[in-house]
Amino acid sequence: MTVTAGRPAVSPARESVTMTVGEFLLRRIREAGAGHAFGVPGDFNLELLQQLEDTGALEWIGTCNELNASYAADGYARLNGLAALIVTHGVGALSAINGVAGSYSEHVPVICVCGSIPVRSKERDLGMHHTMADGSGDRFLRAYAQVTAAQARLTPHNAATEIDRLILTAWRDKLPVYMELPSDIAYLDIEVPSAPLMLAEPPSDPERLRSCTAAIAGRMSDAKAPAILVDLDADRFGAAGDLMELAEKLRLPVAVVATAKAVIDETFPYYVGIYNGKASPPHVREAIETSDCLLSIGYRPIDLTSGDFTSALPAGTIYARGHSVDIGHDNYQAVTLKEVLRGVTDAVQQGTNRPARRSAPPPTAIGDRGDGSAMLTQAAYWRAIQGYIRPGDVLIAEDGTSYAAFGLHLPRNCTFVSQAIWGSIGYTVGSLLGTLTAAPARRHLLFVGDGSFQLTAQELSTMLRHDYKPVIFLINNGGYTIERCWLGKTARYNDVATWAYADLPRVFRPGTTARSFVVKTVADLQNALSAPNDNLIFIESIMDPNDAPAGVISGGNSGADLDYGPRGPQHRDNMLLRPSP
Ligand SMILES: Cc1ncc(C[n+]2csc(CCOP(=O)(O)OP(=O)(O)O)c2C)c(N)n1
Ligand SMILES: [Mg+2]
Repeated sequence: MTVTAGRPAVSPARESVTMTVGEFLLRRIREAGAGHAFGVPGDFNLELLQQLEDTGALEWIGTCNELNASYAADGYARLNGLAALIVTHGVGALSAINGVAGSYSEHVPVICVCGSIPVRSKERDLGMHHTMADGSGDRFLRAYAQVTAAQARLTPHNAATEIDRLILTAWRDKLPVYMELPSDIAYLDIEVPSAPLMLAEPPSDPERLRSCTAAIAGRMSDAKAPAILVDLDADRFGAAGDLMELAEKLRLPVAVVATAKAVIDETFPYYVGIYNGKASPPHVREAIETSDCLLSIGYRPIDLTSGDFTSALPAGTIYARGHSVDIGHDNYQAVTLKEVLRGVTDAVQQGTNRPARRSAPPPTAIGDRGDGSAMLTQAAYWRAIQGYIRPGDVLIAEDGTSYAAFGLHLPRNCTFVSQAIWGSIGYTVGSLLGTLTAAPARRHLLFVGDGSFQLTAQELSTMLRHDYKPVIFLINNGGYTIERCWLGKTARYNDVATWAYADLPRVFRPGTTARSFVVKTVADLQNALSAPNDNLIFIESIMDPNDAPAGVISGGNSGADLDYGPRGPQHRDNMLLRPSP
């Protein structure tokens, strides 16, 4: 990687160079693999942005607000491995904190740099804007301590070590970190290491690794029906390929939970589907729950990965995580996931006594399109989208009826992005900006509802500004249909204002050549889907507020019982959208 920042005042004996704090920070972010930074300028970070511009260390992607920037950084990091977010003191940091908390929840390494009030003003007690004007200096650092793995306020003395500590923590733990860079130290010279940042996992403890791999390999080899259950850490720790190799060698079934959709290629012959407790397809449930040696990777049982707490993993399940493994009573520390999987795969014999698994069911054909002039339904919509997906697509699915995207069968090399655990609506619009920036050569498909889109819609303008060419599928059903499945089937609080969504590309970029469609019928949708992908495509599909995919309805109905209990309002007549009889 070329490092453009810094002066070549190398002192070989001490292997250090003199660089400004800001240039060193940008250089380290670049060395950690991020080529871009997302955010909004403010007086306390302008000096850093000037360094960014002068050195060309990173490409700046300015966003409409910091919340969207935090979502964009998250989406970027999911495809790129790590991301940078630059905000200003207080106002910017707190706008971004929801997205950074989401990155924590979903194990996404984002470096949040907050340009903060000058050290001078702290030391001299000068009241500053973007503060509570009460002399308190640590509020935002402390707020971020709740949502990041590590935090620091940089000083000229600690910058060289703290920058590395924080970036390495983010990278190793796959979690966000937060650093405050006071605006009057970015241009100060410090001594920093001349060597590039080493992004390396600390090697496993050799004895622990040997014992752990031997224990797993022994159990898997002896088992009659071993299986693997994959959660999102398999992706974050780069272990999907290792898992497929192990599954192939032992010829064993691999299931994922929803948070890890497409982490295992859905065309992989040993991939069986999405496990979700009682709500799993029967063959997936059987493969996981009757396994006599289940290897689970980073499994975090929450409502939506456990079929509302109906999951029943076998008693002897092995729990492997990024840096530790539990096998029965034994807890192995100082072992890294990839090394464990490598060791197990090397140790086991090629499986011969199990039949090759059938591959995932082939994508359903678009089939009978029925009456093209019929009003568009959710069922027809998702059938048509199934036929539209092609290998290598990046799919981003928002909370809402767009969750039906979890039911799509994906061809080879697709990436599926959702913020299913944190579930902050509007996430996907910002995230799409990030995924587009990280992988501009791929086709990106966003599935979003009108209600969610309204939270972060203006970031469409940034995509147009950068000539990105995603396909945006927006469902206009007049409000929060997924919430109607919980409560308030016809309530006004679940309605949203009517926007002319498909006109927005023109509003956000006058003279744009983006293609916009308003779709009301199946035939309209087919027409929109035939548009070439040489431009941004915006497809607004009008649908009935009471039309929702079966899984969204059942999830909402059982969610209401969990959320509101036996005395809740969901028991009154006609309060929620129920399955049609
Ligand atoms: C920041 C935030 N606020 C509120 C919610 C609650 N919420 C979850 S889904 C949803 C409605 C989504 O509606 P829409 O995007 O229109 O999807 P639809 O189900 O109508 O297709 C709301 C309000 C949330 N998850 N996140
Ligand atoms: Mg809606």
